Amino acid sequence: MKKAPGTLARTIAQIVASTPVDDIHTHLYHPEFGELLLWGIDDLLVYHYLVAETFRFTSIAYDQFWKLSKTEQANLIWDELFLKHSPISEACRGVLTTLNRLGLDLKKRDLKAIRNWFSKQNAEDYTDRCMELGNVRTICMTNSPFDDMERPVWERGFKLDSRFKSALRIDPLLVTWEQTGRRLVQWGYKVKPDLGIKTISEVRRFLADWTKRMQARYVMVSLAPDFAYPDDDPCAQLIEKAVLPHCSDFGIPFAIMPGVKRAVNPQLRLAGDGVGRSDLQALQNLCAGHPQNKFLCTILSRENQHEAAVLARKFRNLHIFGCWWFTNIPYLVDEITRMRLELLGLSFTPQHSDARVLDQLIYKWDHSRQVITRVLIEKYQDLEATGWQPNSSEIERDVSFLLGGSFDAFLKM
Ligand code: FIX
Ligand code: ZN
Repeated sequence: MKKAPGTLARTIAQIVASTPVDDIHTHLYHPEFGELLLWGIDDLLVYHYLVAETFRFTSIAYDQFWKLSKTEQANLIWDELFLKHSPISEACRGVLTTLNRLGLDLKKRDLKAIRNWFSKQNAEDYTDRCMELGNVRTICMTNSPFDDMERPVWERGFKLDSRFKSALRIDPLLVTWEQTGRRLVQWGYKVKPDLGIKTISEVRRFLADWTKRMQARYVMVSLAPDFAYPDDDPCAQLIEKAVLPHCSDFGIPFAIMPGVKRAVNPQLRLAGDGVGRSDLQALQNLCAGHPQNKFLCTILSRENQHEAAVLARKFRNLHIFGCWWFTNIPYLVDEITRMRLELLGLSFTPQHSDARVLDQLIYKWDHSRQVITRVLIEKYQDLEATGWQPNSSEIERDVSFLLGGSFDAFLKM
C-alpha cells in the first residue's frame, strides 16, 4: 500500500527526536566534581563562543572585561548580543533554544527573572532535567590528570554515575613535553627529557595508572594544523612509542583532533583559539602504520572534511565523529553530515555536543537533531524512489546506530 505523502518524513523526525544519544565528547562533569560542572544562565552567557562574539560589538579593553565578575560579564554579553542586536548567531540562538525548552518566558527579555529561576535549581536534579530534555543517555567527559582541580577528585575516589563515561585527555603530555615531564617527576614517574627506554616505560606507567583510575574509554589529544607523523619531535615520538602501544594494550582508541591553532589572540583567553587546515598525511600514516590501533578523529577545518571521510573509507581502524566547534553550525553540520552519509553510509558518528555548560546539552542536541533529521529525510526519500521501502524498525536501528551504536561497535571491534 502506498504511504500518504509526508509519512516517511514524520516517522524519521519522530525517531530522531525520541532516540537517546550517547554524547561521546563533552567538557561536562558529574556533579561529584563540584565547581568543575558549569551550569545556569551566567555560565551559558559567558561561554567562550559568546565572549568572542561580544568583543566584536564593544570596545571594552580586554583587561577590563576579565576584571568583571561572572555576573557582570554575563550582563554585558546579554546587553551586547541579545538586547542591542538580534541574537542570530548559532551560539546566541543556542541560549534561547535552551531557555525556551526549559519553559522560560523569553518575551520579556528579563535576565533578572531568568537568574531567579536558575537560583532555585540544584545540580543533581538539574543534570537529570538537562539530560532528559536533550534526550542524552550517556555523557563522555574530558578528564585531565593535569588539571589541578580535577586530579584530586580522581585521587580521592568516588562512585561514578553510570551515565557518565570518561576519556583521558593528554594534550600537555604531547604538546608541552618539557614542562609536563617535570610534573611527572614530581608525581613519582622517573622520566627524563630525552625519551629513552626508561622514560617511555614510565610514561606508559603514567598512562596505564590514569586509564585504570578513570576507566577511560579512549585517550584524546587536540593538535595544531602542522602536526606531522612520523616525526622526530617529542609529540610524534611519544605517540609512537608510548601512546599507541598503550592504547593497543588496553584495547582503546586514540582520539585525535587536528586543526586547532591555540591562542591566536591570547587576550581572549579560552575564546582566543583559531583554526587551520591540517595535512592529513599524518592521519593516513597513523592509520596505515598502526593497523592494530584504533583511531577516533574529528577535524576543525571545513577544508579537511572530505579528505577525512575518504580516509575513513580506506581504513576501518578510523572512526570519524562530530562536527567540532567552528564546524558546529547548522550550515556546516548539514554539509558535513550529508557528505559523510554519502561516502560512509552509517559507519560514523555524526555529532558530539562539546558542551562545556550542562544546559547546552539541550540546544546542541536539539539543533543537531534538526539537521540530522533533515538530511536523513532526503536520504530515505532517495531510497524510496528506487523502490526500496525503509520500514520504521530499520530506521530506528539506523538512527540508534548513528547516535551511539556505531561508536560502541567501533570500541568493541
Ligand atoms: O579541545 C577541545 O576539546 C575543544 O573542544 C575545546 O578546547 C574548545 O574550547 C571548545 O569548547 C570547543 O567547542
Ligand atoms: Zn572539546
